[in-house]
Amino acid sequence: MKTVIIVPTYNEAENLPRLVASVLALPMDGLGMLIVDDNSPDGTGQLAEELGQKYDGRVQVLHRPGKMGLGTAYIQGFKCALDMGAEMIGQMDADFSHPIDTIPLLAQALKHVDVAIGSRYVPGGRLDDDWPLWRKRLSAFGNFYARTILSLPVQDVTGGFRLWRRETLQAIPLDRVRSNGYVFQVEMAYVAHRLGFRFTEIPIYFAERTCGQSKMSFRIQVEAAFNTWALLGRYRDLRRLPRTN
Ligand SMILES: Nc1nc2c(ncn2[C@@H]2O[C@H](COP(=O)(O)OP(=O)(O)OP(=O)(O)O)[C@@H](O)[C@H]2O)c(=O)[nH]1
Ligand SMILES: [Mg+2]
Repeated sequence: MKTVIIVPTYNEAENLPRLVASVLALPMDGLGMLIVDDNSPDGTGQLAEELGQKYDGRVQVLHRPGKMGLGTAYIQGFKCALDMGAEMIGQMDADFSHPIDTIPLLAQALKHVDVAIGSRYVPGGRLDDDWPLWRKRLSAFGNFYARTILSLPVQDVTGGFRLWRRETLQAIPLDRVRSNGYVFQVEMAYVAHRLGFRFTEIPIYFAERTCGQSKMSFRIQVEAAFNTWALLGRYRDLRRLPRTN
């Protein structure tokens, strides 16, 4: 498979079949998916297996024994997608927050950069219209906070809709990436930036989930604020890689 979209799942049985059908219907050659399920009590893992059969191997599944967090799910997924030989590796939520028809645009953009980001914070990008103002402000502040502390040239540093070049993920020391919540997205962007990789951002409309349960909490957000500072020290040794293209 040329492109593998990784989707971590925890209790997404209501969303997964429709999501997989929509992604696999995209007009892209060699497109597949990798579901990383954490033994969801609602049977998402079993459902993913069935989708694997239905779509004739275009859907692969990693089963983990219990809920271990988004970050480790992606790290395991990245390694697996690299082993599968994928040239482009995507990350996306299962809850339809990320517009599926943007995936081909991200793939197009990846011809010129190392990481393509589906972004809520570039012109044309937007948060769900139904979000209350305080929630929009909080999200915008979180982004501003992280990108300012880390001097990141990315507007949407906390979003989870991205497409990576194989070479980019290969160069990132995945075993050092430790954040598991929101900071995971920030940490990946920060490490990529420290290594000198280039980003582009494609505007998206971020829609709130309509099915299934949210796993967000206030605790997660406070943790994220503190953990962002830790990144500054953790990667001091990383140096810009020489460019090959
Ligand atoms: N494998 C795995 N997936 C997870 C875990 N936590 C969340 N996910 C998945 O990661 C994606 C993002 O999680 P969400 O719950 O949508 O997080 P969010 O977008 O911040 O919050 P809401 O949309 O409000 O729920 C979804 O596909 C979840 O099912 C986890 O511990 N393990
Ligand atoms: Mg969500």
